[in-house]
Parts: sequence; structure tokens; C-alpha cells
Amino acid sequence: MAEEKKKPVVIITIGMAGAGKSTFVQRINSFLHSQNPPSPPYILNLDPAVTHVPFEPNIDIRDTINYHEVMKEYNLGPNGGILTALNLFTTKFDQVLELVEKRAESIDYVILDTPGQIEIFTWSASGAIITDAVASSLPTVVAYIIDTPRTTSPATFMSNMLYACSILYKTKLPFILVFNKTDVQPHEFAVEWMQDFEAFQAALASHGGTTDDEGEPTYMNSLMNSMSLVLDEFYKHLTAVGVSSMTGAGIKEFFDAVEASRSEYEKEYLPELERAKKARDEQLEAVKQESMSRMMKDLELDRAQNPGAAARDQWDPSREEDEDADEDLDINIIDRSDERWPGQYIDVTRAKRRDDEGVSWPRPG
Ligand SMILES: Nc1nc2c(ncn2[C@@H]2O[C@H](COP(=O)(O)OP(=O)(O)O)[C@@H](O)[C@H]2O)c(=O)[nH]1
Ligand SMILES: [Mg+2]
Repeated sequence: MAEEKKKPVVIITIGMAGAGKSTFVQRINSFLHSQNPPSPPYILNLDPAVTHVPFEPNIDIRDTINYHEVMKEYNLGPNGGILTALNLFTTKFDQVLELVEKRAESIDYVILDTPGQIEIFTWSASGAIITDAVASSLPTVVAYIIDTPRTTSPATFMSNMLYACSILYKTKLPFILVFNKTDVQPHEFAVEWMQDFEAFQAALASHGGTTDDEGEPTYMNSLMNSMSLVLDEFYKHLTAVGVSSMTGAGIKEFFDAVEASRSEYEKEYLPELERAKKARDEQLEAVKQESMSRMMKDLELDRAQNPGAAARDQWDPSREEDEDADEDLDINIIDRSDERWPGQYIDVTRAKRRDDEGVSWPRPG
């Protein structure tokens, strides 16, 4: 018997607009294709507004949802349009997940490219739903893509790290910091700042803005100092790699980090997930038991108070012979999954809202 195949790892790329998420996805895609034997990944494009993606996605949100139609239909601007398109897509994500799971036997990686603007994915319910859905069925890691040339000033570096930190604490998933564009700016300075607290403090001090005219430290200085203490803790929980999506440098190291994250997922995330699920199930069961027993009590009380009605309301054994009597109890669940073909699964733009439905999709404030 063949040994059980390892589950594919899901890589969720997150990062500021222009950090190079899509270019990175293209790069790891071509890296996987060039392996011996080739290991083509399963790619999901979740950016409805992108006009050109440098790779061939297996599932593309743009096949399902016309972003321009969504803006027109719901009278939205670009950000609201992207968010609404993502929300519409998320309502069908169970079908997406089914398609991914069907392929799980034959692939090693599933890659998610997310919308250009980071907050649309990280601060929306849809982003959280999608992340939870994949992470509860497959080993999942977050690849946080950083625009290295744009993060060389200590203050920018720190705000970028704080953003990453907030995402780590939100998703609790294994986390890889990917310093991209190392062909333009090597990432050694970042590694030094992360490993050596004093080096970062020194960089902060030499960068101005942290002392006032008299040379006294400003509030900014003490804020940054305390923040960097928070970050020191955060750095212990992650791996950082430097890559160039342009040249392909560092991609091998990235995949080493992904493999290490797989065991982290299995050792830390999965038990936590199972514990949370068990607690939820138990709570649900308790609620069910409680409402069931309350209902039975009510029923008994009711019967005690109305003995006449209770006497008439009894099971009639003569109905047992009536074979068709039980028929109404049958609930037929029809499994149509075998008839489904890729691409058929959704066209939410066609399911137009009727005026009397009063549906209003959440819009950004
Ligand atoms: N020099 C260099 N440019 C890059 C690299 N990765 C991405 N870029 C450029 O950065 C810009 C934004 O990339 P894109 O992948 O669209 O960013 P996204 O918004 O995060 O998806 C594009 O002009 C890319 O060509 C890299 O490793 N090196
Ligand atoms: Mg992109």
C-alpha cells in the first residue's frame, strides 16, 4: 500500500498594494513547475479588480464576478466594489473549497493571491471566513510580502511590522515574512533590526524626529521604544526570508520555511483548532439539551393542565398499517456534486437583487 500522501499546504499571500504579491505568486508558480518532477500548484486569484495576472489561476474570482457590474449594480466606488465582489464570492466559498479538496490528492501547494489593497482582505469578514475555511481543512501558512526598498526607514519598518503582527495575532497561523525585491534592496538591514534590539534603537535615534530641538527624546521616541519591545516578542514567532520575485533569488529558502511551517501548523494550530471545535460542539450540545428538556417540561405541564386534550392527542396504532404514513418524514438530500464542472459553480452577478428584498451588502464606512 502506498504511504499516505501529505496534504497540500495552502499559502495565503498578504501584503501592501504594490509589495509584489502577484509577481511573487507567479515566481513560486514557475519555481514549482520547474521542479523535478514538476509540481504545479493550485492557484486562486481573489483580486476581482486586477486587469492582468502574470499566472494562470485555477479558480479566478473574475470568472464569477464582474467587478464593474458590481460597482454599477450597488452604486459603489472601487474599494466598495472590490469588497462587495469578495463578499459575493465568499458566499460560494464552500464550493471553491470542494473543488480544492477534490484536487488535494494530486497537488502539493494551494496558493491564494489576495486583492491589492491589504485591508480588504485582512479587515473584512470575507477575508476571515476564507482564511478560517481553508485553515480548518488544510495546513495553511501566511506569506506576508514586504516591499523591502520601501521599508528602509525605521519608522516605516516598524509600522509595517506592527501591521504584520496584528495579522499574526488575528489569524494565529504560521507566518513567514517575505522581504521581496532584494534585487533592488538587500534585506540584511531588516534581519539585523529584528535580531538586535539595540541596532534598531540606534537606527531610530539616528533617524531624527525622535529628539526635539533641545536634543531631548520626544514622545515619538518613547512610543517607538515601547513598540519595539512588543515587536521583539513578535519576531520570536516567525521566520523571515529575503526573495526577489524578479530574479527568483531566495525562493528555495521560502519553500524550506513553508515546510517548517507545516509541522508548526500540525503541532500548534491544529490541536488548538480541534480544541476550539470541541468546546463549540459541547456548548451547542448543552444548549440543545437544555432547550429540549425545557420543551419536554412545557409539554408535560400542558398535558397536565389539559387532560381532555391530552387524552385525545395520542398515537393511533391503527395508523401503523398505513404504509405511506411515514413518507412525509423522509428528507431527500440530493448530491449533485458529480454533475458539477469547473466554472459552472457560480454566477452571482446574475442572481440580481430584487427591489423588495431589502438586501444591503456591507459597505466600508
Ligand atoms: N525589482 C523588483 N520589482 C518587483 C519585484 N516583485 C514585484 N515587483 C514589481 O512591483 C510592482 C507591483 O507588483 P505586484 O505583483 O503587482 O504587486 P501586488 O499589488 O502586491 O500584487 C510591479 O511593478 C512588479 O514588477 C521584485 O522582486 N523586484
Ligand atoms: Mg496583485
